[in-house]
Amino acid sequence: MNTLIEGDTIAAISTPMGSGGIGIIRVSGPEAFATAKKLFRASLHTNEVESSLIFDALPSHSLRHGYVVSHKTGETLDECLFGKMAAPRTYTCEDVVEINCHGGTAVMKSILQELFSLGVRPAKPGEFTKRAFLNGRIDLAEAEGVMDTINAETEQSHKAAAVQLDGRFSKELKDMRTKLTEAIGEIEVALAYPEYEMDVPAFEHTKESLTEIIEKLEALSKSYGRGRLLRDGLKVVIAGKPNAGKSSLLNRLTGYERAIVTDIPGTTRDIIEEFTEIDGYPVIFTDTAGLRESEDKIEMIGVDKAKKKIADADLVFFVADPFEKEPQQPETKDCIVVINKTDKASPEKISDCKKFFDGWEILEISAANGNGVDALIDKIKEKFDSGKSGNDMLLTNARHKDLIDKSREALQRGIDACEAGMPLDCITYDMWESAGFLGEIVGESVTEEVIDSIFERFCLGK
Ligand SMILES: Nc1nc2c(ncn2[C@@H]2O[C@H](COP(=O)(O)OP(=O)(O)OP(=O)(O)O)[C@@H](O)[C@H]2O)c(=O)[nH]1
Ligand SMILES: [Mg+2]
Repeated sequence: MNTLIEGDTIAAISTPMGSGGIGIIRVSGPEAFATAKKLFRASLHTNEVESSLIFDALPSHSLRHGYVVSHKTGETLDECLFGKMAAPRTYTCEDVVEINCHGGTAVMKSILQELFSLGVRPAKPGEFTKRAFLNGRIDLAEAEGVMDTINAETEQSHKAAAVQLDGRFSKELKDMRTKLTEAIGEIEVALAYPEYEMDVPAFEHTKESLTEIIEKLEALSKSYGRGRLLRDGLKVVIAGKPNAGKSSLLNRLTGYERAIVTDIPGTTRDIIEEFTEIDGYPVIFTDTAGLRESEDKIEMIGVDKAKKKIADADLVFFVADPFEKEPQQPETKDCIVVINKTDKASPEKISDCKKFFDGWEILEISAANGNGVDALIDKIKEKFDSGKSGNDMLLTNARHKDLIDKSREALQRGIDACEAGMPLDCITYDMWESAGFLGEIVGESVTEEVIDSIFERFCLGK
């Protein structure tokens, strides 16, 4: 058995906390059946011994209606469905019982407490999935796909996560590793039998296979831009001077009165963030405090926060008011100037405003009546489309991107060194290193700390 696995029995509520139609308590480990059956009653008239026999006779992977009864007080806690699943074909590869009870916080907690008092330990965040990984059912990239799938809030985010979860991404990596180890084998044979003078042709041939792998790694690395957007959402920041209509635009884009709008400059002081979905794509809109110098301490904190958000944005809409007496140009060209209030401003005013922002990409809108806002939506969609390729294999995870880059760099280093006249031995060193980085993505050759840090980010009960 893997030494990282703590072989005890664990339990947690696997559905979200709060009230719901049903709630599921998952129990996993060698004592899962023995513990669960102590709480199980087949009916209100069946005693503990008979219920226990019924539980034993229940086939694996089936559900049985029953009641949860406190082993301490004999009190009936809830009417439930018991799911019994015997190892190894379970989520964790261990014996698993899933108690489907009513989804009230109090009832779920009381059942959980009963399990704990019978010696079951509270599961740590991600511990069920960690066991699935340590028991070899899924690899690390697939486990990370589980987390992304849980967190995916839009259709496109889900699609990107699914590639990891269903193992296609892992297979691609494994294929590359196999090619690498085959190439290493060829060189090592050439080195072991110098009398056959295989070294020079082997290098040319190796270089060809390595270049092919490098190209694949490059393509994956490039896909991270779009992958990250699909996973985390496109960060769109709405900035500009006070009273320009930033909050009105946020409300227009999100479709409801999210932010307070008044004609008093300096209405918004803090950051207002709103997650939304545009054509299945995840977008985070951020409304910010109007950019100006002020005596007001609170407002200046808001302005500072706004500047940080602008620096960290994927897309900035700089809202400009054609009625503004002291307009201000954005500090960067990397934004779209959005001239607002076109419902009220005369063509001359709009034209003057456009001249002031000469050199920037400019769009005209009215947050008040919605005119021109579709063009902003198109700009958002363009951001998602820009990195699109025929391949749906997208890198969504920063850890994976880092390792893919390291793997590619190692191969390039090897090729460069050989071309500069170094002996072939050095290329195999780089190739082993490159294969090692790919292995870290799927969880072969990773340290315990890396594994822990990944699973700690999971939610409780998963
Ligand atoms: N006519 C017209 N008025 C608008 C439009 N957009 C905003 N306004 C008005 O402009 C004023 C300021 O709007 P806000 O959305 O609060 O502006 P803001 O940029 O968020 O302002 P601060 O939070 O103070 O920085 C309000 O009186 C709005 O009704 C527009 O498209 N047309
Ligand atoms: Mg505002």
